Amino acid sequence: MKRRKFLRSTGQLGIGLAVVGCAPEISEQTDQTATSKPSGSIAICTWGFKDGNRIAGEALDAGESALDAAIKGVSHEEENIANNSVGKGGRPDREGNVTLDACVMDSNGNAGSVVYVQNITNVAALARKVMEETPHVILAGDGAEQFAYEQEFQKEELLTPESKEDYEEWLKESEYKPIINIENHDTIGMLTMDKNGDIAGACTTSGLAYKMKGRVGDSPIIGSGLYIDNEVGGAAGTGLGEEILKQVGSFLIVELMRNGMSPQKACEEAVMRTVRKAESVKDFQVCYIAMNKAGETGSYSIHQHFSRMEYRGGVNQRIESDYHIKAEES
Ligand code: SD4
Repeated sequence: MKRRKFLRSTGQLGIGLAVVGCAPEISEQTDQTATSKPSGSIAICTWGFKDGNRIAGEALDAGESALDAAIKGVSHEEENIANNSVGKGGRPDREGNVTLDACVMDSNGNAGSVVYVQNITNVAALARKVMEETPHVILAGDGAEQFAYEQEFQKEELLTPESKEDYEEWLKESEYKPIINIENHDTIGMLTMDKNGDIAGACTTSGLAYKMKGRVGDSPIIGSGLYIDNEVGGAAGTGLGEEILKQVGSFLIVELMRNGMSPQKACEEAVMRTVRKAESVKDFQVCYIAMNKAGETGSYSIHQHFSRMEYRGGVNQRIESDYHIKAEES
């Protein structure tokens, strides 16, 4: 059902943390400021999600739109149960429920988001449905799940035996550490540029492992986990959502790019806002990726070990990100 039809039919006319990591598996490159010319189709994503990024890149090469490609790419990772921070197989909250958050933005400035969703694997695609089939931007919890079934998404058990086992292990101590340190995250934020030079993006996560019931991070919040302005570029965040939320980090990066900063410098400035404001950044990680309209890209984090995948010109590679706290090198 299209958005207008939905409006008519509903009458709404007015209106202890787990440690996971993505191993580098493709050719590596280190850069401070990637400034290649746009190849027409570019996909970048947080961390080492090489398959999802390649799938998105190949979809762009085949002429798919930026939004279609981004959703295709992140959906692959949502379905991959080996990822413990995204989609099916994600770590549960402290009550044992896997709850997912996601958002998308298209090249026309439209946005869709779902928060605290249970039993649905492809929440980025669901966020797209919210954007395209309802008059709203965000649907939460039971309402989002019910909407998913109306849109013919399947009910699935998201807690895999492996995640359940880890959760039961965590329960023994039940130590509540609501921070995301330098090792324990894998949210996928993806930015895509299609052959027309249009930019879109998606961000999807199971969030903080063993989080408080009801906790929602930055990932599904437009402007924090993801922001796209097709006139300027896009940005996505990963790391401790609470800190990204406080800076509205992805929106900040896009605005900095609008005012002339390169994607790399804008990511650095956004990270430094957190560094300057937080009492200490020793125990948590904040990371960003960005791409501008010229196809230039960048990434930066507080601590080392952040990387992005980048697909352009048919090549998918992992790029180690520069970072703030150099003392960790020793
Ligand atoms: C959150 N930012 O829920 C997410 C977690 C994350 O990689 O990025 N994990 O706070």
